[in-house]
Amino acid sequence: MANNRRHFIIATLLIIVCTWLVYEVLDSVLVKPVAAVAEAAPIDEMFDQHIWLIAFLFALVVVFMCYALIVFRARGDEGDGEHIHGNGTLEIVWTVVPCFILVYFGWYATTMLFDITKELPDEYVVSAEGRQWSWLFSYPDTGAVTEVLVLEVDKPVRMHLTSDDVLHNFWVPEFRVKQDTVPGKITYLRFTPTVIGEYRLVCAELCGRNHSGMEAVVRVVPSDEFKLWQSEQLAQLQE
Ligand SMILES: [Cu+2]
Repeated sequence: MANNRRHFIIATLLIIVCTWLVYEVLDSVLVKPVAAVAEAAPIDEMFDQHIWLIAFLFALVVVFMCYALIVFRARGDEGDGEHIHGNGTLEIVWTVVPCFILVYFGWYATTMLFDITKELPDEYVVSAEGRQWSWLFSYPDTGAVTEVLVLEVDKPVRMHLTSDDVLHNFWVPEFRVKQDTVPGKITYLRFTPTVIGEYRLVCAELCGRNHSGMEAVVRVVPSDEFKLWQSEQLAQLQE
């Protein structure tokens, strides 16, 4: 019995160390682009928690397997091992614990989804139309139509997404959120750009031959620059 406890304590310590190592490796390999919208922080936090869970599950399986292979290997004894019928407590634990983890992540993801998709006051509406294989943006407030998406920093945006032909997907990796564009239907995407800069919108739904080239520039600019750009667009429209 004392020996069993010793094995259990060693395996637990190895699992803790292995979890931490796997997490560190995954965290350094899976480098995320800069988080450029307010919604990115909770998404990154959830991503991080999933990486911890993945690292733990990996460690749990691999450590027990390797520990058993090495420590309990047959040392010249080719006979059958001791017969074990089962362990009720263990079976209850490995059923109930994953249930709680599942419910926790389900609750976590659902409440966060409601939170990051809720309507914000004073949303700026921009329509984006995907087509094989380019994007077109229209701004209902000015009537402007552009091939570059220009947005004001710190201003909540509501994108109205449509498609001219097949399924596409509006995705800016720095914004984390993404949404399909569906022919004959409007889909919505909300985010609040918080970092001034130039980003790349890519299509994230396989949509035909030039899918990989279906990109557009997204510029997040300061408020005064945005007002200037708007007045330039209006002036062009009146010409
Ligand atoms: Cu595509």
